[in-house]
Amino acid sequence: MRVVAEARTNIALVKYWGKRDEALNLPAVGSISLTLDGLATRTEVTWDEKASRDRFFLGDVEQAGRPLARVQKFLDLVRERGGRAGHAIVRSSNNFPTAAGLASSASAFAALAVAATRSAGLELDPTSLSELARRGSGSAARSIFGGLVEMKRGERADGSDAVAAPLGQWDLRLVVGITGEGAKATLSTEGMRHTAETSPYYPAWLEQHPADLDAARAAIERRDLAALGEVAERSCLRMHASALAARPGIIYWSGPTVDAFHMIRALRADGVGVWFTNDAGPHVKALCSPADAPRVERTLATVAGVVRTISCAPGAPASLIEVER
Ligand code: 2P0
Repeated sequence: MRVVAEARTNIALVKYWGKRDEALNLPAVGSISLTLDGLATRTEVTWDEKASRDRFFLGDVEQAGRPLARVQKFLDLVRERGGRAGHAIVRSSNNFPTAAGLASSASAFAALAVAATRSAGLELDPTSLSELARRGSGSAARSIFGGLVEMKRGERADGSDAVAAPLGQWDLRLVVGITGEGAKATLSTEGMRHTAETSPYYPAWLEQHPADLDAARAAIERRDLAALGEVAERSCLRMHASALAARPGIIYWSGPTVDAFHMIRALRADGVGVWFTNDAGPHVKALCSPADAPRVERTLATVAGVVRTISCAPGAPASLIEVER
């Protein structure tokens, strides 16, 4: 069976940073994110009982090495769940530049979870898909759902409660400022491990995190953008503070990243409801209302080093696009 699925990327407003179990990819903390419209991965999976190995194409380019190994490991999980015993051909494409370093593993593993299970003849509910997607990448568990999403840290050793769930729809905007295509940053997985092992601020990060999750959940319930924005900025800065204090410190920001933070705060001082967040790379994301998004986008574009802006509305859940027997 040939199946095509699509999933959108997401940006965390309350960050995930650190793992409680590396083998099962269990997060040390929960997280809250917004799935974004417009930044999507489309993935086609076809199982072939006669093939001798899995193959993975990104765009038109066949992948080898680490990207292929990650996909093969994920397909092993589908095979373990009783899906087809053969091998798969996976063809994936992003509608945004992969090299730009936007969170592509979230949309990639969410789309792969949906396409690979269905084409193997398995019918998983969204919660089970979220648990499976998490094994590929922690943030992918969130991209199974649309709009605002909460990923649970979970308590169980087997990870069955480390899954995401939707928190509802709220028409927000995240304006992404792409700050050039600089050198490849420390990968998230390595950055998290290094922070947990060497940063004296990592225990403090873990300790204060549940309060940020509570505050964000309450802000979302009240549809209080200022309260949500404040938590988002704080959670971003606290995550980076823990990484900066590692030995050696991890600096994900470039000059334009910091300039954009100041620009966003200046805009806020001017009365615009806008708050920044940033992930394991130099790009900046600004949270605001739909009405303020054009002004935020125009202002962000004036920061020297911001080469492109993309204004994203909340995106839909991961979904099947084509099923062909
Ligand atoms: C997040 N990040 O909550 C955080 C904030 C980056 C910074 O989730 O190791 O690629 O594959 O589970 O999901 C990026 O980390 O990490 C991420 P793995 P992932 O969005």
